[in-house]
Amino acid sequence: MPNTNSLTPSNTPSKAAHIKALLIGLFIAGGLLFVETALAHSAYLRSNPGADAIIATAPAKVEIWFSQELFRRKGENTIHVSGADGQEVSSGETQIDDDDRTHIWVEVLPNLPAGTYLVEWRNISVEDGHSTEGSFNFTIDPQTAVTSTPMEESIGIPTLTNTPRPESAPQPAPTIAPVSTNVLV
Ligand SMILES: [Cu+2]
Repeated sequence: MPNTNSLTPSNTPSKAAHIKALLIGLFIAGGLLFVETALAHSAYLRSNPGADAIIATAPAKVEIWFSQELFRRKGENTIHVSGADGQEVSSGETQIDDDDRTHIWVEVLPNLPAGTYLVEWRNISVEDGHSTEGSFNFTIDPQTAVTSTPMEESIGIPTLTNTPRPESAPQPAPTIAPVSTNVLV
């Protein structure tokens, strides 16, 4: 965009047309964003341990709930848990809850030591067939005051950081900035 602007530095009518086109473009982009949000794939809703949770005792498994039911296909719905050294600590295959297909879990090695763990997940939605992936951390700290993990009570806003929405939402902002500087010139 800055390149196109510098090509027509003195042509005022073309500049106005440019700004109009940009604004229309932004409108269309906004519409597409809305559609994208409506589809949303099967986004992370919550987990146990929660995203960014600090828990006192090692969990037996890591489980995640998503916004849409998952399509049962081998290898497509996975949770991978690893320690700070990158070593995998999840064991066995990720399971789908037959009674609630928005819910999957994987067992982890017993008595995980204190430390921060990375949970990487991937799924495929039965509703729109789309794959989504994301990740979050949790920390085992025997010194923490929290003795259990209330699933929604994780630090930060994991629901937002793991959905596709925030990645696409901030995009219009940088596009708007050059437009307004052009108007002032
Ligand atoms: Cu989708």
